[in-house]
Amino acid sequence: VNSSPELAHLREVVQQFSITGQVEDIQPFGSGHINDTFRVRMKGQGSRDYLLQRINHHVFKDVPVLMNNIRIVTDHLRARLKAPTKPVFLQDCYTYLNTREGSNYFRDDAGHFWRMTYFIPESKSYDILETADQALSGGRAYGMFLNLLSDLPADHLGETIPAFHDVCSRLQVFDAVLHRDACHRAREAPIEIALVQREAAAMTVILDWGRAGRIHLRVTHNDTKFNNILFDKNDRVLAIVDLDTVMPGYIHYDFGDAIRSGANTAAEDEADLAKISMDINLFASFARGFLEQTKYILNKAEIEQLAFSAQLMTYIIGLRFLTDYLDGDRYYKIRHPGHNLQRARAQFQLLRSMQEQHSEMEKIIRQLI
Ligand code: GN1
Ligand code: MG
Repeated sequence: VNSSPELAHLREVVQQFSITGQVEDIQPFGSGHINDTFRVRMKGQGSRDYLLQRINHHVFKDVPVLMNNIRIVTDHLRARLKAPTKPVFLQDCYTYLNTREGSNYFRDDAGHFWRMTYFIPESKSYDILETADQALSGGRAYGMFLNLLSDLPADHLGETIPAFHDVCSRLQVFDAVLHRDACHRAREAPIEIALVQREAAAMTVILDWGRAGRIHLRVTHNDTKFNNILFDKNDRVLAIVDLDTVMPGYIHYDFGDAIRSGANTAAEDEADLAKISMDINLFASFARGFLEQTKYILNKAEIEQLAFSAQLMTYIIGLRFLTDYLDGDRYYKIRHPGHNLQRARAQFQLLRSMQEQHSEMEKIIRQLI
């Protein structure tokens, strides 16, 4: 959709923020599906690098609301994590640099939105986990994040993407796109379309329980992909990143998406379905770390749906990939034709694996409470 920004323009954008020092070079960074991210290297020894991001404003239609959410959330974390426990991420990736006008983002003449934070050197993230310890640490990290935000009222934040994990509205969009079938692709995906329709009714339980007041809207991250956790070289957690979708949500969105991405034995878009399953040991370790941090803030009904939440999030992301495929690949960046269909197939394979292991997953959760 957007042409990639040129170096000269990137340099100009960086100059809008109040920084000292001279830029050495600027390179694309990371593997996000939505925003464009760059590492800004600075000249001279001991100078800190920056992370520059162009926010995708077709996806995040109200960038001022988004950046205001981030300000509220990072201020809250800063207040709750007073010295001497003050972790470094508050000083780097949670510090958004101000422009010369004092705003935490910059809008260029073409209408693109930019923001800049400090770069964390020598961090790594996992698309596929290697050890159960990584899952345990990741579970603690996301659990602690939610615990720290549990006393921030959800209605203080705006919705950066309305109805983001609302499965009913995702299904409505899917129905419309399927009906239109503008790219004549429905014939390529009969099995996937049938799966979406067959499972739809079972997927509304979280929304139903929310409406009935059994579970509560909290401040949640909503994009708890495992690779949004940064680790240091000794596998200690440095930070949770990607705060764009922090907004009101159910705890299940965060637990479920972390399991979807962290307990998968294969990549999110693995083409060989035989390689894809949910690793029950990774699930158990993540759940242990997560519940250590959250079991005292969750109610019975919330806990009761935790195991199922992994299915819900896997279904929703598969549904979104499939919808985007049918719609002509307008939302997610793709690397080859058919990529979104491949992603959807991989997610639905993972969903089947979770369904097979459901009673085991429920048992594990019960034992952790
Ligand atoms: C997108 O930005 P990134 O790549 O972490 C998407 C998530 C999906 C994910 C699937 C704003 O996340 O909802 O789970 O891709 N983010 C948005 O990989 O749509
Ligand atoms: Mg994201």
